[in-house]
Amino acid sequence: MRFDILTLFPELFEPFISTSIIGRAVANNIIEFKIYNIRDFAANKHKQVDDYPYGGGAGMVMAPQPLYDALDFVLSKYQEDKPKVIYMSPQGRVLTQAVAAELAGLSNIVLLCGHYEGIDQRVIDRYVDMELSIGDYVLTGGELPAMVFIDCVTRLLPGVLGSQESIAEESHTGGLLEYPQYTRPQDYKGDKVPEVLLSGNHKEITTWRRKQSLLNTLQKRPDLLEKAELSDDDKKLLEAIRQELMIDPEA
Ligand code: 21W
Repeated sequence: MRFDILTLFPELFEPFISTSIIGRAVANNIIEFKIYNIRDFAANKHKQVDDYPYGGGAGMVMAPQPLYDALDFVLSKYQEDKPKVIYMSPQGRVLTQAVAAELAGLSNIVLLCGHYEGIDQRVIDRYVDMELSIGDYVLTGGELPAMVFIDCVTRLLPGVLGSQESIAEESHTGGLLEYPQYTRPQDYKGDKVPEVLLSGNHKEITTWRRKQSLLNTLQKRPDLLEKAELSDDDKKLLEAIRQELMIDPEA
């Protein structure tokens, strides 16, 4: 997958694209980045990229000229297999795992990152295929959202995660939160690892983990239980948990 990123702050992306799993995906040619500084496309002698909003109001708006030219330049490099142009925007569709899975099927994505109070609407109307938000909170620009999106999509691409880090297991959780994890030592400053995990009884361990997942979800994200895929065994475990916690299902 190829990402063309348009930003006023290209330096923000350098450590991200060279580190850890993303860095490895680049080294293995699974993903590729081209990063463009929008300021390089400013035609005026001061390289100014923003201006006051027509109609008044606070803040500055990114002007159309550098963005039209930058997008024309990037898009002109594609003959077929046209990229999807995604504008990182607080007004966008909210990123979820399902949205990431859908977009992971694309081969070329242009990511437009705004800063200041946003970009001239004509850029959106002419070039943008999709607006994407990463959640309902206010940031200072689209760069961190772009990295969140890239991170989320990249780990879904074939060959990015090793078998140790596999995404197969998490897709089996059926929309529940995960179970608690432990590593050595068995006893750290008197804080102990649950006995069942040391037992070697894999059937018991699997049941314990599933029950912990259900308990975690019930206590931290009860909203997820509504949509979760629950087996008959899960429903029995959940009933047992409610008994133990003395939760009245009718309440
Ligand atoms: C913050 C841009 C506030 C615009 C009148 C009309 C990209 C983001 C961003 C930012 C405004 C994302 C205005 C979650 C985010 C982003 C910067 C408001 C003012 N006045 N996902 N418009 N949260 N944020 N514009 O903030 O660019 S994806």
